[in-house]
Amino acid sequence: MIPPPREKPSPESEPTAQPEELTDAEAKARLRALSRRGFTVAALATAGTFLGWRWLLRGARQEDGAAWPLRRALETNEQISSSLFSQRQLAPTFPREAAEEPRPNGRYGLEDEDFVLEEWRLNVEGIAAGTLELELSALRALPRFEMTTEFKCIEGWSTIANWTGVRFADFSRAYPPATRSGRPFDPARTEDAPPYVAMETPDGEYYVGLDSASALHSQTLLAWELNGAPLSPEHGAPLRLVIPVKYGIKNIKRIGTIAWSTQRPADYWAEQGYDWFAGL
Ligand SMILES: Nc1nc2c(c(=O)[nH]1)N[C@H]1C(S)=C(S)[C@@H](COP(=O)(O)O)O[C@H]1N2
Ligand SMILES: [Mo]
Repeated sequence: MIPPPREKPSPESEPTAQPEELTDAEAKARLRALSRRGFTVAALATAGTFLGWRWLLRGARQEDGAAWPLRRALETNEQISSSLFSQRQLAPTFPREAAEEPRPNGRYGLEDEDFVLEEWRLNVEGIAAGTLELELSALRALPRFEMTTEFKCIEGWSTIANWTGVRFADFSRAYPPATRSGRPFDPARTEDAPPYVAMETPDGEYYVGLDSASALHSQTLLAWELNGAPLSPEHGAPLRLVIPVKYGIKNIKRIGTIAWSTQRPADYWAEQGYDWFAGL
C-alpha cells in the first residue's frame, strides 16, 4: 500500500472570501421570525444552543483517544471555528457562466471494482423511520436545488462549479431524524436534531463527520449533477456531498450511507491530523 498523500494545509493560500450578506427578503423573513417570538426568546434560545453545544462537545471529547496536548490544539481550533460558524452566513455564489470543470481529486472509496452504479442505493440510518434504502429517483423527487459556488481544497486550489441536487435540509425534512425533544423535526432548529451526521462511501474507505448545523446549512447539497451533467465516477457518481462552508475534504464523493449520530463520527482526514471541523 502506498501511504496516503498528505495534503499540506497552506495558510498563505487560505481563501479570504467575505461571506455574502443576507438578501433583503431573507433579512426581512428573519426579522419577522424574531419579532414573532420576541427578541428575548430568541436571545435565550441562542444562549441555550450555545450551552448545549459546549456540553455536547465536552461529552464527545472524553471519547477521543488522541494524546491530550495534540487534542488540546485541535479542540481549540474546533471550538473557535464551531462557535464562529453561523448558519446565516452564506458562501459566495457566482453566475452560472463562471462555472468551470473541477479537477478530480481524491479517490478513496472510489476504487471498489465490484461497485455497480445501477445497484447503488443510499442507506439512511439514525432516522425516525429506522433505516431506509433509497434509490436516486427518490432523491430526484425532492425539491431540486442548483447553486454555483466555489469549491476549496485545503491544498490551496479552488474552482467555481455549478451543482444540482437536493439540499440536505430538504432531504432531512422528507426523511427526518429523531429529535431530542420528540417534537417533529424542523431543519431550522438544529439544536433539536442529533448533533452529528456521518457519511461514508459504499466500501467504507472514505468517511466524513459533520456537525448538524453545517449539514443543515441552506447551501449543503446532496448533488447528482455537476455543471449540468450527471456526475462522472471520478466526481462521485451517483451522489456526492457539496458543502461550500467546508473545505474539499468534507465534500465526500459516492455517498453510500448517511447516518445521524449523537457521537462525533470518525472522519478520514481528521484521523490524519486535520481539523475535524474543517470550516472555511
Ligand atoms: N470518496 C471520496 N470523496 C472525496 C475525496 C476522496 O478521496 N474520496 N477527496 C476529497 C477532497 S480532498 C477533495 S478536494 C474533493 C475533490 O472533489 P473533485 O474530485 O470532484 O474535484 O473531493 C473530496 N471528496
Ligand atoms: Mo482536497
